[in-house]
Amino acid sequence: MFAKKTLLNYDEQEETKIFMSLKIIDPEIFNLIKKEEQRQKEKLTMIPSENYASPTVREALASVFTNKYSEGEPGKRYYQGNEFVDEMEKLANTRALKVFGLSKEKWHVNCKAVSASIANLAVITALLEPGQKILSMDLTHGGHLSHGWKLSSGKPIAFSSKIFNISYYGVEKNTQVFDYDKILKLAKKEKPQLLISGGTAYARDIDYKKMATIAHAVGAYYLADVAHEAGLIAGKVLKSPFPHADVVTMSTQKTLRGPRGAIIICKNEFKEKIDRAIFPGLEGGPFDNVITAIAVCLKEAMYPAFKNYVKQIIKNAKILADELKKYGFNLISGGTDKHLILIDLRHNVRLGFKTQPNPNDLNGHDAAVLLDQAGIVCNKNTVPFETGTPFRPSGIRLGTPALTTRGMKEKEMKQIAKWIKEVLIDGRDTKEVLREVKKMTRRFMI
Ligand code: DSN
Repeated sequence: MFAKKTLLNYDEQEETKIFMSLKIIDPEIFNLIKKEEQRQKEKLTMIPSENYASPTVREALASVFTNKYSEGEPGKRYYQGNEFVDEMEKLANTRALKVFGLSKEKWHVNCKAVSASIANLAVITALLEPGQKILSMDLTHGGHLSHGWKLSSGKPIAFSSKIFNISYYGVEKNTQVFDYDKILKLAKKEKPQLLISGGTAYARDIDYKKMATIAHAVGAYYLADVAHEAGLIAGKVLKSPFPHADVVTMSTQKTLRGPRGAIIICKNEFKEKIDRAIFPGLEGGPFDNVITAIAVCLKEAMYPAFKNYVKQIIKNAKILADELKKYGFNLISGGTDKHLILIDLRHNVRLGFKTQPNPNDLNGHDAAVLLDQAGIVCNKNTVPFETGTPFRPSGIRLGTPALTTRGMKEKEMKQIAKWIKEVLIDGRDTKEVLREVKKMTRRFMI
């Protein structure tokens, strides 16, 4: 009891010290931080890629490791003074292997990419020569920009699509999930050198074993991007891409609840190519404070409480999905296996299907703005076979990782689904809903 109290006092003092000096030296930024803190406290964060990093992760982020340059690898640096950086980075790498149940005899870790997009670019440039072919998931079906997005006119948008030759697979029109046999057929036709799975809005678990079989059947490498699912895989509530994929990339700030950053885990045979693609290929000095915070989030993911947390994320998403369906919302693929839900607003099952987009229908942009006014923060999103535009798409995407971090459970999910229905279907006053949301969020402090 005494120790706990002392620790709490110490933390409070530390925080006050940091903020006192910021308040005095830069009051404008101090005020913005305080406002953002308030926003995060009183609204419901339902963007599936967002979460609340723990105070310990943030303490590591703000540590003196931010002052250091450490180009190179542990034990092989270009600058002096890296004896503690070496130890810290090795610890982060070892922890990553442990969290995913891997052995260092087979797998190698690199925690240096500043984001999963850069991690993906590193993998692509490590394994492929310019002009070679990639088969990845269509962005509008739930893929990711970094997997090689180009416009339907063929104009490359993502950097990878400017250097590599990209073709896409997607979900089926009737089921809105993958047909792996069709992906295999497509792979045989396209003959890619790299197959990528993963993305941002596919609500179903991915069969990594099948994906690996498809890639290897056509002589391609297989990259599993589990940016969204990393924590759920670490907690063993979703299938694992190991040992099937040749390389796995992930974000650390999403379900893994760490700092903004990324981890690459590859089979040992690709170790040198991947490390060199990151440095000196794409980055200079790594963000050592971020790697430190990654090490901390990996330690947190080893505690039993983390497993309960990720289980609850999925329970919450499933109950939210069921409730939304009761109100007639059309969920892409009919539901979810993970932490996210994608709603196609063009069709409301209860109010009747529409086959053609109607300009008066609520699009994803307007829906997201209305929900934000009501204190429910989600994001507009394209849906498979999109008829709108990226800025005014037909869908919204909702997720449960951040709400679950706050301790919200089934009861709260039911209430949130009701608010979403009241705002988007009944046209209820968003100010009224916001008042009720604030009342709820006060009971679930961050
Ligand atoms: N922006 C992330 C997401 O929201 O899914 C992906 O990079």
